[in-house]
Amino acid sequence: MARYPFQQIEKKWQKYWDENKTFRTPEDIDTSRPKFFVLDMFPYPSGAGLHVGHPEGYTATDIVARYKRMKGFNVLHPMGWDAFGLPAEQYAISTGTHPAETTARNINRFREQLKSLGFSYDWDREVNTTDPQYFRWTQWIFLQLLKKDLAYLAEVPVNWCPELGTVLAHEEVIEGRSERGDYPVFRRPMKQWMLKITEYADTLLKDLELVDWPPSTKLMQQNWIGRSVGAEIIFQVEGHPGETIKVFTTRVDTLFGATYMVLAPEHELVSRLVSNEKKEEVANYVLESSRKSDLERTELQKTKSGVFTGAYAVNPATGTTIPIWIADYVLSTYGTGAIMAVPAHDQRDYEFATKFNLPIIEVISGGDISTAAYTGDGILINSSSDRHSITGMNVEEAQKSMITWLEGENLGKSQVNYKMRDWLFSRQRYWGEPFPILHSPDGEVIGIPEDELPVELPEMEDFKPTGGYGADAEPILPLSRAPESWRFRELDGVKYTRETNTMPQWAGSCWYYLRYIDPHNSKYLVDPEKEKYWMPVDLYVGGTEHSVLHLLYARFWHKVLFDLGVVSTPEPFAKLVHQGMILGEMEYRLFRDKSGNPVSADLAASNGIHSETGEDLFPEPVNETSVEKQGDFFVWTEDPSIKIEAKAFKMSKSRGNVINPDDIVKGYGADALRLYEMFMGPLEQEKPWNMKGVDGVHRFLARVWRLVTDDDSLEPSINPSIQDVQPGREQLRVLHTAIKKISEDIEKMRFNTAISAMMIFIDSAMKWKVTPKSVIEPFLILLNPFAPHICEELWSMLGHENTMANEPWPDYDPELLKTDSIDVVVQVNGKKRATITVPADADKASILALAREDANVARFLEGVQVRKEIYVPGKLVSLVVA
Ligand code: ANZ
Repeated sequence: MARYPFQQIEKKWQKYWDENKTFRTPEDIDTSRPKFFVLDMFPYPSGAGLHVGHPEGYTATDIVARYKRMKGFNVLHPMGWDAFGLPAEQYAISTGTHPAETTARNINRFREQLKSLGFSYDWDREVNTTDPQYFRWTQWIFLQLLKKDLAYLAEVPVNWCPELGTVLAHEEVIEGRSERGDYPVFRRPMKQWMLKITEYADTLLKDLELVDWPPSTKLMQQNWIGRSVGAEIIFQVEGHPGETIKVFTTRVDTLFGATYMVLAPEHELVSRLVSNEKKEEVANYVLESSRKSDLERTELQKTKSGVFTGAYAVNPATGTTIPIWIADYVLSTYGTGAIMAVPAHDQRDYEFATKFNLPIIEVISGGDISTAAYTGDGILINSSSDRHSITGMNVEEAQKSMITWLEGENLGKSQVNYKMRDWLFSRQRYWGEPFPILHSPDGEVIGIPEDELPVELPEMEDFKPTGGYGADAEPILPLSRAPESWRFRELDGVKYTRETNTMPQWAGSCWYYLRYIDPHNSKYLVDPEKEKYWMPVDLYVGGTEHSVLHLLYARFWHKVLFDLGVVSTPEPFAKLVHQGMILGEMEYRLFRDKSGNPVSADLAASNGIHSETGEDLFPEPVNETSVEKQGDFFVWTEDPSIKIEAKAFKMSKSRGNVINPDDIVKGYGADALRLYEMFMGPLEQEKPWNMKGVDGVHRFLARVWRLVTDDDSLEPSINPSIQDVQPGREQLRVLHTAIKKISEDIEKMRFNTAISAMMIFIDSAMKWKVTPKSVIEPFLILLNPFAPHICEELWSMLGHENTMANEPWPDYDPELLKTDSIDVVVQVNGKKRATITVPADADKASILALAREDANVARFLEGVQVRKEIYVPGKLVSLVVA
């Protein structure tokens, strides 16, 4: 099979686009035209270079960008670098190379790789979060947050790992040690910058209605925000005048059934309330639970544990005293860190009360509480006292009545609660944005004057944090060892010291999409006029791993900027699509028993034994060539009754199944890689890599090449079959069918089926003796967004002088879609049973199939064998049955 000269072609056109700035979006554009802002989640430029997951989303957006340009839109399609981050800093610590150097090198490699894939980015708009001219605006936004009281310093308990010199996230700590390096981690309070994202919780929740995002992503954000409507109730503590316990409950209607209370072990009241006899027991329990994670305390917990404090509270509805316990199923980080326990109607409380023999009072009728709590609806019972009565009401009425009463008595109020916490915004690192913050000797904290931005990172040689060994020692952050000239700043005679924490990596990615609109503006973060034209982002594509944090943080900052009047839309990303993960090649295993006999994979249990006989099975890897697909399964070619296990795994170095996009570009070309990644399956789906598929799309491109070029000549020239003639009706039908299908598929981002439509077109065109120029040229426009290099080359060979990037997208004519059809008579055993209408160009096999499918014909075929099928072209199908 002839290969087309993709290597020369691709280099040539990449150079052309670069030199001519083909895809530059000018600063001054005709704003009467519609706009399309198509955004990729910008990459962290790691040392490993691009992986095959990057080109997946990037090709999808590039197709849309190229398509929209041809549809007459002004398109903004930029790329940049999310370049602060731990790996560059860790590398700096181990090698002494400045993170800026490593970062610059990695960026250059990424840029080169992206260019080698022919993406139509406007490279004049590249942004880099580590560039001081970029992060001056990240710092500027922080100053606005500070002014709006949305940034504050707080002592919060953090996971401090002295050996790594940093605070770790909960997920990075396993049983009290760091996941990376296995060093001890201490929970200690540290002064940290916090951002009040909770103040935007309601807006962040409500405005999800405004965006076209995957429902699953919206749901994840909803759950993360975790809004609950309920009440706060105040309980007096007996024998401790002035001490009260506040609880948050979603079931204020069940107050009469509250038979005990529980404080989280960390609750500040615990030490004040505990009776002398209980002191030691309580202290031991508190220590024990401090070693467990929230997950171990809740979801993973099998049996409830807890300790009585020796103290009692008063149920405000009844006036009776109820015991106060501590138990780790109550978390200090949610609500008020204390609950009223209603064992009859809350399953956790029920388990606890049963275990510790605490009273259970049913207050909602209609259930059975003999073995479990009743959490359903019902009418209130046992809920009257001389203070208040709600017996006889339904749940909704009871809740309203309770809240009114509590509010009147100053014993509580309605309350909305969120799972979401404020955002911990400090990191103890060097390679991050410095805070634009000064500390005065007497503890005053001020933002630096805006005209002093950016606060750049100081030149340093040693980036490692030190000190802080042991649970209490003060950590010494890298920036606190910066030269004095950096650390001190005198303002109005006061010697301030700079903040030495840096911002987390999330900061720069919170607003980068705005900078693309106006990347070189030194006066504003973004020019208001340009912002108004380009925002919101019309299409945002990236991985599901960003469903919550990045996408929530960015929305939060955007809303703050919206309230400040910096941006004009309430939401930044109008439409969001996640590309599915690309897995490694399918791996096949054949199972054998101990005597070597093959065993079908459906008999192998997950633990590797025979699910019927229980004997051990021995899997052996088999080649793709020894298996074939049968329905939903793979079977062994040698014996198709034996099913083969087929699994694809996440690409990883250790598994050895990583595909490097550079190798694919070298061996098959960028166009083939782009086309393949779009042809693998629906964009959103997870799908395994398959080299045969790469080869297949490469061969498709080679066919396109041969259709247009004269492949016998040394210097390829136009194939003599391409002629400037009037197309026939059938040729027009094939073309217009392709235009319709491909246009609709691109709009709906169904790129795989668009490619199938191109293949169908080429199959038809290969059969034509003469291919009219006016048919092949529009086809090249359709293919261009997917495989731009080959198309540009063929376009120029067809005599065009300019790039095809701005050629108008073809429209289809519905009239031309119609096929001429014919009627065919169907006989069974010589008797006429039906007349079917089929496309004029349908082949024998499909006409026979259509004939058998006809309801009346099918009746006569039921349960009998068809012995003979005769087709008289254009006239008759005759079936002979036994
Ligand atoms: C009494 C009650 C009765 C409750 C009942 C539930 C059912 P969501 O919906 O997730 O907001 N709760 C409150 N704070 C807690 C904490 N820090 N740790 C563990 N549990 C806590 O859950 C609210 C309910 O979870 C609250 O309503 C409280 O139990 C419990 F029939 O109060 B409820």
